Amino acid sequence: MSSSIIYQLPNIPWEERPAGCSDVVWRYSANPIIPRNLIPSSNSIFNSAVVPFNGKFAGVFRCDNKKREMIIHRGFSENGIQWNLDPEPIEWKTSDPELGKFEHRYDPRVVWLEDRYYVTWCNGYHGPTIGIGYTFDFESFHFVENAFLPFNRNGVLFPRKINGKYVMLNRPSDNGHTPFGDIFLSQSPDMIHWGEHRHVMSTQGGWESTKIGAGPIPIETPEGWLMFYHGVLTSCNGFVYSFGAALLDLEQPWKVIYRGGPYLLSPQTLYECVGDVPNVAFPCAALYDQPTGRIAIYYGAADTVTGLAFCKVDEVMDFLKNHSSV
Ligand code: BMA
Repeated sequence: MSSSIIYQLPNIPWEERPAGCSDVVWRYSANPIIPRNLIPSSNSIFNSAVVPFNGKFAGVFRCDNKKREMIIHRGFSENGIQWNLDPEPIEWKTSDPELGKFEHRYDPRVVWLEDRYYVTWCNGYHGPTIGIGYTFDFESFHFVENAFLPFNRNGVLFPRKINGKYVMLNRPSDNGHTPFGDIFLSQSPDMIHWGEHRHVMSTQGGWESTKIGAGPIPIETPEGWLMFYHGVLTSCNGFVYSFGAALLDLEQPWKVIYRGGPYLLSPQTLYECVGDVPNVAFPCAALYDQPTGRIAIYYGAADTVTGLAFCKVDEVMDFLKNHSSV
């Protein structure tokens, strides 16, 4: 059963598919929307997450600084396209000094869940794990806990409890530039204790042959949870990050109903192919307007800048049904 939540966002950023383009997902013509140097300290701004906020938009942004430390900052936007970022990093409030030792913070996701915005990110605590925090107002930010022991990346919460539990997609890994990785799902009664782990899906050939990881917060549809995810191919010249989609069961979201065989977007433009890490398209957020079916996907490009892409939910569903590898 799908919930009765209506995901309405009439002011979603949007641009129609360009004439002559038949791709299911198309890029915004003015990409990248966030340049690498939007704030004075930044080396690069990418792999970032945005949400509707007070009739406008807010977000949490990965800003690697000029010391090449990986840090997250908050930002605000009137239209979801032009962004103002706080030049100061987010300060996470915690009463436990042990938890305040952040080695690094990167690849955030943000979700409105019940009464607040939860933020998850890859948090350095003796190796990468998933940090969980929340904010009510994007003014003060509170750290909750590390969800797992190291090593884990790509922690992505569902936007509501399922069967009375919080649910998070995640990707167990190692301490290096992980050459493997499947998507798993973990459940929690309280956002602190995570267990009842389930396998969701493994790598398969081609564009997703080396590792995969959940991207934006899954989108609820009557037929299942729409999950965009990145997949990595190891070429003779290094990793190539593309993204595709799958549909997960509404009640048992570790069950994959459809999985798109081809990718939906792969690094092909200059700003995706050239940067600090070439050939990366890494989605961390999607906005959704259910009445029109419009989806706006935010993705990091070449670990350097942030891009925006668009699609329509019905077309993605048709794509999944017609090209499913399940
Ligand atoms: C992954 C993460 C991402 C990054 C990608 C490509 O392991 O570190 O933040 O975009 O590698 O470098």
